[in-house]
Amino acid sequence: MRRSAYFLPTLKETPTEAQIVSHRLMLRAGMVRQASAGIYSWLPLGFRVLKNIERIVREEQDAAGCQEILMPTIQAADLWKQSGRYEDYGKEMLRIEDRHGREMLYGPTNEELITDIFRSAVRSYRDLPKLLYHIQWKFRDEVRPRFGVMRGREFLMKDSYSFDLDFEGARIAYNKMFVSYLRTFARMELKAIPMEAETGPIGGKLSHEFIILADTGETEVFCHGDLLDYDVLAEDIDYGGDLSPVVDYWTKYYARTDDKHDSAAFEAEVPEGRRVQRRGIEVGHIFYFGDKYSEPLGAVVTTPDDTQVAVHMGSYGIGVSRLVGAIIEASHDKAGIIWPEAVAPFKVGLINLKADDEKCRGVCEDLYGRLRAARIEVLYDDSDERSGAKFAEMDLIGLPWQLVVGPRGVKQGVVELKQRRSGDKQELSTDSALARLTG
Ligand code: 5CA
Repeated sequence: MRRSAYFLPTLKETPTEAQIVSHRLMLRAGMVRQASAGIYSWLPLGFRVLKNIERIVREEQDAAGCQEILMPTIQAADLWKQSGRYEDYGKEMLRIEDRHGREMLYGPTNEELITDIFRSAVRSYRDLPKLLYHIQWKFRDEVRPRFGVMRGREFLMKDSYSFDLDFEGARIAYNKMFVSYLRTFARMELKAIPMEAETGPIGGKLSHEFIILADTGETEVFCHGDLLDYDVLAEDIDYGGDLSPVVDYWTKYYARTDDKHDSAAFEAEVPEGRRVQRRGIEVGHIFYFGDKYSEPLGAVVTTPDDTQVAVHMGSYGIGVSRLVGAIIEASHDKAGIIWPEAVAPFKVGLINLKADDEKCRGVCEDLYGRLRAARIEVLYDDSDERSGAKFAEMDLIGLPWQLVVGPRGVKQGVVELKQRRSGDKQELSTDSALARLTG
């Protein structure tokens, strides 16, 4: 993509309405624009990141054997009346009336709708287990939408739902999601720690929040330091096998948010040097709630001995749009965002320091063509801005690599390759620079 053609409305000034760094940087980097309180439009740079996050989430859900569907954003109120949540959800639910006076709502979550889909299609234990997910916009009329996309009113969530005959089956599904969440966040270079959690309006008995550590997090968290050292991706996972050893490892250490924290237990269970007390951001939340929805909605199956039971269910959420902000909270510096490669909007920023110089242009066009031919995503700053402004913008938008072409280097046959995270710079021939980026 050529910078001169790209819709990238970056801001020089720091927006005053933004209280936290990710919100400020997302506005300054032209990633999103507020449409109304807690509701955002995603501009090209931000949309690329959102799609990359969604792709990783999808790949890991598919790998765990979860099947993708798509449910609507607008739901009928009837099902929610059957489950009893129509009243419980209160003002957080956006209620809509259609032209026939029917009560509708913008879904804050989908337990009722998925249970309705399931009950209409499944009758027998032979059709179990089932694991389904979708990635869809949700609406919660939060009292205080704030922190940009981190606590929005409209936000993108991945939500999965499991259906099993009994608790043992549900536990297997829960473990699959538990492990796939560890992998999902690790692929985004986040250290997400599962913590025992309250179940809130979703309900249920067993629940974990996945929390990443960041100073600006809304929650205070306490955990054992060993959890931070574990390399999740080093292990091969067989989703058809027994995942309880992995889950047991993660749940044997103390890890709790402030609402479940018990300082006596923390001090007794964690040696002094290993006590971690930080702030965190919840990026995922998983629940086992048994028959909380299947019972009132009549999602029953026949068992092998021909009786009928309500299926055991769980639901499993990931805040896809929240992750964009959460990753920035975990990975930035004074100059701007530092994208992990797996979610970066482009891998490389190619900077031409002298756009009106024929030789510089020639080298840049050649590099641009070769990077594209190698399917490396590249943003090519071909504009005639000052070099200081170009460097500042590239640092702000945080692409992992910067390839800088200037008249002095071109004379010597070299370009400069800078790694955004470390700031390390190297002068290389164009061929070696390309080999680094494509290798
Ligand atoms: N039905 C369950 C799981 S599918 C559920 O709704 N869980 S939740 O309420 O915990 O939400 C799942 C994830 O969505 C949270 O972990 C969080 O990352 C994200 N999320 C929740 N509320 C918001 C919000 N207002 N803005 C952005 N992301 C949110």
